Amino acid sequence: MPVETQAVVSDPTSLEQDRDRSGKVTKFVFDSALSTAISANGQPHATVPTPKGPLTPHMLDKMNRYWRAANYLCIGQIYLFENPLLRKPLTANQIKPRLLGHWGTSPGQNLIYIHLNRLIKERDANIIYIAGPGHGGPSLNAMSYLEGTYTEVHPEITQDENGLRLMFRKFSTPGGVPSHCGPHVPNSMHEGGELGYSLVHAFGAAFDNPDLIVACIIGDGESETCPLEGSWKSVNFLNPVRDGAVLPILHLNGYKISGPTVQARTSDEDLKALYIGRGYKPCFIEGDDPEVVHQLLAGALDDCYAEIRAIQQDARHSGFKKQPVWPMIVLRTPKGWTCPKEVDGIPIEGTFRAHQVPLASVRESPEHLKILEAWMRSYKPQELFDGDGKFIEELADLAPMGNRRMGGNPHVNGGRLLTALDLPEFTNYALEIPGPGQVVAEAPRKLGDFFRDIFKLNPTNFRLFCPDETNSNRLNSVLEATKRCFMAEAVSIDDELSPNGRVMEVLSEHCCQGWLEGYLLTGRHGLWSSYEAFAQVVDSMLTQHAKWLEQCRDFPWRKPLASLNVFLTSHARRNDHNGFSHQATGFVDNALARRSETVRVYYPPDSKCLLSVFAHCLRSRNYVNIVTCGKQPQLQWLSMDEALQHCSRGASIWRFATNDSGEEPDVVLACAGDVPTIEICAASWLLQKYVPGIKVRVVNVVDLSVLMMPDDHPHGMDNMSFDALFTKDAPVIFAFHNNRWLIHTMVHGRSNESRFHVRGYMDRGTTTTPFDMVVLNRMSRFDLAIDALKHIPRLRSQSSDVIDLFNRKLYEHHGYIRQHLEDMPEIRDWQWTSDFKEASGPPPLAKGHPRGSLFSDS
Ligand SMILES: Cc1ncc(C[n+]2csc(CCOP(=O)(O)OP(=O)(O)O)c2C)c(N)n1
Ligand SMILES: [Mg+2]
Repeated sequence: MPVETQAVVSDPTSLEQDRDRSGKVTKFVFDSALSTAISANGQPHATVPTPKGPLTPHMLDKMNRYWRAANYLCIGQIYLFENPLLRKPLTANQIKPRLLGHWGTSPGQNLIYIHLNRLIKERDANIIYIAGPGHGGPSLNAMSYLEGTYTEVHPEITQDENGLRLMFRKFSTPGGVPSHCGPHVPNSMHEGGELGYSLVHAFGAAFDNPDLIVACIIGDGESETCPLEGSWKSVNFLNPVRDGAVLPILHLNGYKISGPTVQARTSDEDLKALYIGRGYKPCFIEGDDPEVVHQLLAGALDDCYAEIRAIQQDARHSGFKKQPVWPMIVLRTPKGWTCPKEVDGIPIEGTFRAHQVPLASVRESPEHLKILEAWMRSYKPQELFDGDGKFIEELADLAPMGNRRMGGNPHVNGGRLLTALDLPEFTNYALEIPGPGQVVAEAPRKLGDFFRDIFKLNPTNFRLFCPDETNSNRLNSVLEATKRCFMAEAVSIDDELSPNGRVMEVLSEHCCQGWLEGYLLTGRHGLWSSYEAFAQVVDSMLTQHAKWLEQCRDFPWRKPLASLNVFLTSHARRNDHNGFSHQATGFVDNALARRSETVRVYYPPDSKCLLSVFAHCLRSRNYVNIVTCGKQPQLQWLSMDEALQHCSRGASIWRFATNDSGEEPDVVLACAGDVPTIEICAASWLLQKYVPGIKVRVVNVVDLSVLMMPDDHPHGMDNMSFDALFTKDAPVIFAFHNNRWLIHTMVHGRSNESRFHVRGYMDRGTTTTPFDMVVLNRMSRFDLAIDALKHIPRLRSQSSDVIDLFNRKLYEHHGYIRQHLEDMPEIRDWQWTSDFKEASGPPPLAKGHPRGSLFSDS
């Protein structure tokens, strides 16, 4: 027996609303396509008073019809693969077999977009749109189609019936376009699939873009995420003199996927207090009558625009005085607005059931098919598209022109605006050293000097983001060129704060990553620096950004962006002072799971390599570069020329630590990472000292991807080059900063791969001494040397005593640190010497290196 189906689609006499305890509308029943208050010719209905607002009845009617067209296109994308304009009766075989897409958010987003178009057009405003609920892909597709930008980048989607048919067919289908606001749609710079990042992206886009207004639509479900909750403070970092504005539009459609949202069930009074407390002036709009909401929204946008421009003019004319109170909008409209009120007696419009596909079984149920057809026809497509299927000129005219269209605005395709950084010559920042492994220095210091001068040369398009660690990460020379950005009150004891600062210190990895993404996506440059362990907080964000970059490759009209650079300087291996919580290496593991064309991983072993790597990263495009190099005083190894050669090759033999005279060595000692480099060089030193006749080769890897096959990565080494470094069959003892499986995976398929014995990070740690960290993870120089000896049969007779000695050293270390609370002098003070006699006294500081911070522990 078929279930009796009932739909209330357009009966003006059945208008009714239920209100819950807090006075919110919980049930909406009204005409689906047009408010009953507006007649077909746009004149107000005689019996309903016209609400007040800035729109003339004629304009309101046109905007409402534009909205009908957009809503119609959203439904068409979700359901149809034939008969796009319903020129014939709708049949089940014209319905897509899999109904994918989200209706619920779309009518609200369409409405906002249309109103922003009016603002842009009337004020010649420079506005872009960020769809927090990025599952509203149908909406952004529809809006860019109607404004013409979709057809410009996808010429096959023509402005006629066939174009509409193709657009519908391609939505969420194989070989077509995805369901979210991905890079395929020209009015998006924010995919919004993983909810929570709209507001940080919006602020990142607004920084240093004084003319730009970023309208940020935030879902009420999205606003429950921690990153979104934590993003509101971005306003404390937005300077009205030099930055653009963000206009948050909180879209309270009441529901997420299947439940109510916290903010929708919070009274306006409490929301007002919340947002005032966050530094905003909220403007509330609520309604289910399109005519009323059109007027309210138009009025609110006019007011917000005027307030934004007044704040900016005042600050730009009289200088920054204090953090302004920026406007925002809270918009309460029904979820899935204009869809059937009820189906099978179950309420749909204005409920969570409208979230995705309100009628899911239209192919199977003739009754549901009828409801769908009635629903779609209620928008009167024949009035909106002409005989050829082209959007009628009268309505198309409402959209802005050229680059003012939100899909044509170059900020959404930031590569169009990108100019190369003016980079100082990085070799001028070289740290003077007398020879390899003889002096210690904090590698990031010189990088900080390099960044300082980049700030000076690029005063409007380069920023450093950091969770409060610029000093701690030894990058503080940048504060000679700029300050820490801060708009809230400053007091006299504050250090280097200024509203004009370009160092963005906020204790939120989400904000750092998200602001930087927004900044880069709109055509600028930068990096963020983090503790290695806590970068993992944004693993998923990084993955999403990498996915965006990867997908952009399919669309040549998306111009290349500056790479996203992450600097991990307070790394796991040297967080001996902070303890286990600060010791984790998984950030790189996660990133490398992305396609290798996008992610590049560098482990510079010393200060000069770090400079060389960063100079490269800041020139690169469309990558995610992750650079790991510690901030603690470490031995320095290479001259500038050697560093240049080494970094351009990605991996090379370190001659000073090698004694194989170019012949086949007994063992290859390989390393990637600054601490592994020290331990491998020390292992080479121990072996040469205690095992006469042994032939060792030291290979350092700075660019991890060279280990891959050329087919797997453009930097990958061919087998000949690989064998020239690692030989074909000598055992390789590999000390790696990160977990050992990464190396095993990368060398898979190389000649005799079972000869690779990797010592990596085993997640063993605590608060202890630096050397104990490598001992706990079984990557100390003694472990490595023992490993090497175990794999050299030729030297077996000599080895056992030496292995005993090294094991005793490990035992001695264990007791010594418990008694003296620091590492043994022979470890602490070790430095490279080529006569293999033990060095005495601690290694001196490199020339010009600040002494105060040696062994400091933040
Ligand atoms: C971080 C994250 N968690 C969960 C989801 C799954 N999800 C997709 S849509 C959605 C509800 C979104 O609700 P809201 O932000 O209110 O959007 P709208 O009501 O406008 O559709 C959820 C939970 C997601 N996309 N991202
Ligand atoms: Mg919602």
